[in-house]
Amino acid sequence: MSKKITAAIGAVLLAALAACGGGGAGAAGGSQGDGKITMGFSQVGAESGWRTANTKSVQDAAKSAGIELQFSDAQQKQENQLKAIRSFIQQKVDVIAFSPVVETGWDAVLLEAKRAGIPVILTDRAIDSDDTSLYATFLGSDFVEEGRKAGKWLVDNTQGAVNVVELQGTTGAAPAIDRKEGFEEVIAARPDIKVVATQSGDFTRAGGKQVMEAFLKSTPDIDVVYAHNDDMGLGAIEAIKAAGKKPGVDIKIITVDAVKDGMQALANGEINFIVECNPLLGDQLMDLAKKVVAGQEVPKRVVTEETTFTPEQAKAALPERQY
Ligand code: GYE
Repeated sequence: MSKKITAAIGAVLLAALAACGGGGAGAAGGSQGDGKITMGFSQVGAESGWRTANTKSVQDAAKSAGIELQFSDAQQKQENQLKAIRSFIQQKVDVIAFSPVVETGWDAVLLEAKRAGIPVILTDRAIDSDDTSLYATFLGSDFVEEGRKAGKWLVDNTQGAVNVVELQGTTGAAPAIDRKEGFEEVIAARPDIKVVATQSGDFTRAGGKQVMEAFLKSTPDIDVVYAHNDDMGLGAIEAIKAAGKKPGVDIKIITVDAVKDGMQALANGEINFIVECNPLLGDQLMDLAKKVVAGQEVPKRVVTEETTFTPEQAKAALPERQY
């Protein structure tokens, strides 16, 4: 057989494979048979300003991409996400996207999606699984790097002994695990920086306030709060004020996200430093979904670009801030 013919047969085979692997049930024009892509999207919940902005971004982007969105809010419970994903599989959606509330416990349900030929896109948060064939791609931030940026600011902007209390995100969630890890990695260079108390505030304002109230009672000499998101930092501000101390001055505060309320507190001097985490993932998600459903190749990992903010930078950025 000539090389040309072999290559031609190879190309046809590849195209056929791509067509099969691309989207199973829905690849040939949507589950409704109307050519429209249907996406089942399981959101974590509505726990923070970040989440609200992320939900809006996904909904707006679906609309402008002409993708029909089946949106389901899991209220921060894995069991609700498992139910939602199983119902998407039953409905034979073309693609499933979800932001896993915790890292582990997804293999079984994702195998069901795989067997049904429905591609899965992870967005915002990652899963912890050895089987990377269970999802097409993961779109979201590098949370370890975010933790490192928070740690670096602390190392660069303090001297001598520093007592840190940490408000962790949801237990078992990728951003909580990774933001802790990145932070610890960097502050290890300064043995005089100590994390004297650490607890989950579940990424909510109420959680951050409650845990901070307890820390203020149980832990003397708190110099710094490291909160895994703005909302918990804002809750901590309330607790610090109620205890008669000045947030940002008596106790310094570092947070992650850079949503409007956080940026406002930063501009006011009540927060000292914010590491940005971008929630506007909608357009990229819809682009990836279209490609995956069409059987096109996509990168296995798409990392979001992010920056950091000092109070001056927050003042400058606030007027243009979208979320
Ligand atoms: O930082 C926090 C939200 O997964 C990146 O979840 C997201 C985090 C975000 O509740 O505010």
